Amino acid sequence: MGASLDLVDVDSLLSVEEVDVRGAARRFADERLRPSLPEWFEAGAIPAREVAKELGALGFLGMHLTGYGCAGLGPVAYGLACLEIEAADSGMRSLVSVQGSLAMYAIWKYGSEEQKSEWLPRMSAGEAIGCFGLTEPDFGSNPAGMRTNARRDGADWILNGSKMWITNGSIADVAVVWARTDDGVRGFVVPTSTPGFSAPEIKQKMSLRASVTSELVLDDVRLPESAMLPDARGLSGPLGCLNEARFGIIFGAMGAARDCLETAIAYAGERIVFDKPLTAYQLTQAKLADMAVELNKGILLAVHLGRLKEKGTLRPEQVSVGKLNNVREAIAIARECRTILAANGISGEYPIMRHANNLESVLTYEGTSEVHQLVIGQALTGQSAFR
Ligand code: TGC
Ligand code: FAD
Repeated sequence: MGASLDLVDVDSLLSVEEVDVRGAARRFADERLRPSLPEWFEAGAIPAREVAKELGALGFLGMHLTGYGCAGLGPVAYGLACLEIEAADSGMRSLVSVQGSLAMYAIWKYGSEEQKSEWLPRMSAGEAIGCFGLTEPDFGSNPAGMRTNARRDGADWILNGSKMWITNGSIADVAVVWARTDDGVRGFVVPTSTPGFSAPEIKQKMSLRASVTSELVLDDVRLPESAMLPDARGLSGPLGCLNEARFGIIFGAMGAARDCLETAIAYAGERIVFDKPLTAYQLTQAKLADMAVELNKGILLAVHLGRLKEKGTLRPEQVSVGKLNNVREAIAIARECRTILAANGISGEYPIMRHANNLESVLTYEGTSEVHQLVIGQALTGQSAFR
């Protein structure tokens, strides 16, 4: 956080290494990403391969994983990198999350030695891009209902089905695909050049436009026995990956919020209404104060959950507390900042509307706010209200 917004001195909770990682991520976001984002967002197209290689060179892909060329940094350092990257754009943080916390993590956690050494070094360098296919057209919040299936044909596997809303799908070299088998849900490492695999891009998105989102179509995709992730059995496999990516979002969403608030404060200081700067009005200061309080609380929560993750005690419902609160508050902050800029608030000349639009996706993906309310509700009452 910029010094003036860090009201409760969150910085005092960070190590020198964490501050250094944050500084490197902020420089990359400010110098490399931020200047191009209005254009990428408007065009709905990003130079993903180029950006992935640059992120890889800086160690940001799979940065919380160990071995295979990964940086092996702690969860708070990873979270702070997500925060700074999402301060530029949620779509950029999505690229980092899906690569490192979903596709790479699945292979790192559940893969064979052969799968790890084939994919992880190239993925951490950004030379190979991964995607993670869990959601289907009819099964988003309830992946247990998935229809994509894998059946045996001799020693091979044959995959059929489709996945929907898959980040990086059309540009991926490898897809981690979750499918139903006679043995329950299993994960498969699918090179996207395999015959029968295609990934048409989803167009006309009004949110997360600086990110590629695709359908995955699997039409008799034949894979060798070795394509299955040996150590993931049942839904706990993909859900274990989601904990990782949701953790990054807890920090990331606060980056988008901070960028909106910094923009609004700077704008209000310059904007003269009724002969005085907008910052001089009590109504404006009340808005700014309330938003800064929520921003500080959200970042404190993120750092606290990061410390629990460091100790290895972070539970899924605690991740839900962070994801639910921080994305919800980030959207509220983006919308309030938009009111301060009024008409200019809807312009692409400022980042606020882009963040607000992006955050609508962030509210939905990695578990909708309702799903996280139900996870927390279950932890509070002992009763599952999903079904
Ligand atoms: P349930 O019966 O509760 O559990 C099934 C098994 O999974 C285990 N489990 C978990 N394990 C690890 N982490 C978690 N968070 C877990 N939650 C549950 C559970 O212990 C059980 O294990 P076992 O061994 O007994 O089999 O499952 P359910 O079918 O009732 O579903 C629970 C629910 C609704 C919470 C879950 O399905 C869910 O989280 N739904 C939301 C789906 C979701 O978030 N999809 C995200 C797709 S990826 C994405 O959006 C990427 S966007 C990326 C970007 O661009 O940044
Ligand atoms: P639905 O499940 O149909 O939900 C519709 C509404 O019903 C929501 O409000 C929901 O909260 C509510 N609801 C659902 N169940 C209950 C219940 N039990 N009680 C009360 N209310 C309920 N998925 C991937 O697998 N990989 C990706 O890389 C990926 N990237 C994405 C990128 C973008 C830009 C977007 C928008 C989505 C992405 N997703 C990805 C999909 C995302 O995870 C799903 O959209 C999300 O899980 C919700 O599923 P759904 O859209 O089918 O909504």
